[in-house]
Amino acid sequence: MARRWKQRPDGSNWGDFGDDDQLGRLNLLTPQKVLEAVAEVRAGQAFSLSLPLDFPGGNVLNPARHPPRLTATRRDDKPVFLHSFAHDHNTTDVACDDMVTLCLQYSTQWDALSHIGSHFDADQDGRDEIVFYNGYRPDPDFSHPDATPDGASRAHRLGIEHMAATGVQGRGVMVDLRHHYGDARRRVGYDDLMAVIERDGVQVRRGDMLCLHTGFAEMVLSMQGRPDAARLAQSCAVLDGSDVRLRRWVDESGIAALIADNYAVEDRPYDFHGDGCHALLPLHELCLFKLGIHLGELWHLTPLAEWLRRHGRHAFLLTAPPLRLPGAVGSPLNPVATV
Ligand code: UVW
Repeated sequence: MARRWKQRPDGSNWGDFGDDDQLGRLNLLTPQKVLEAVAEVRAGQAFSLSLPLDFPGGNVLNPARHPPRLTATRRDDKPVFLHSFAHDHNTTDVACDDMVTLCLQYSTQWDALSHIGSHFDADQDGRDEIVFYNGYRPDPDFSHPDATPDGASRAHRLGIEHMAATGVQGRGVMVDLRHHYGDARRRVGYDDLMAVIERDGVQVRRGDMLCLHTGFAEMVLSMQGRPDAARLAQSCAVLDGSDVRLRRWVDESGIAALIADNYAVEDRPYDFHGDGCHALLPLHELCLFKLGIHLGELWHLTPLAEWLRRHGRHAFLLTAPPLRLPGAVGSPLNPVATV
């Protein structure tokens, strides 16, 4: 396939991993990088970095996203739940079988590269069009739910399944913002981030998956499924996506993925009031649209961050595949850190 664009956005890497690339910086998770990560395993202890997927609870943090709803599958118009086959046959088995309606970005999640695109003049005709990482377009690369007979939506390119197929394994590196900045809301720019990296002697290497511990997910957990949106909006560190030096560092550091335990990695207004002329979420634009860096959000990092601090460490083996769900633009996951 020929290149999909005539001009690429300033500061983007479109084409650098190939004209048809759909993985972005995950290309840096090479076998050498996995071996480097495995060398960080010394205690043999594993941490789940997922919230229970029915947290935060309710939908005050994002009115579009609802908690998962579990129900039983049905057979012969009866729920297959505590179902005794003995009623039909001479057997001892009892079966439960279920299904879920799940907002894929409700809780601990990855954003796929199809999650955020932009209006940009990639074909150099003087008019902006909707375009995604590496020049993929709504037509033919996405199906809009209003345009399909069954209301299905689908990213035919840049879906989360490409990430899943890699296994997503490599060196995770923790930057413990909470330890230094506490639980009050703070917009963390380049200077604040560098101060923590230097004070804690964190080595961020090319191809690392960077994890930012802010304490947000721990606070969400403490709210026991009834999140206080006003308090959360005033709590914990968020990256300041408007900081040009921070954005430059995200690019130049060579990180393969950017992960946080807060709501959206960067400061995100809880209500969208964009004027359409700039990116409302500049780090989403940089990472997902320009550089192909997947974003991890609402990961539960506190127990791991505290363990690493107690043991004077910051690096670990991270295994974090999303669901291999073709066409999805995000996915819940249960990331595992091994230390
Ligand atoms: C939006 O809120 C748009 O997405 P995210 O889940 O990445 O913060």
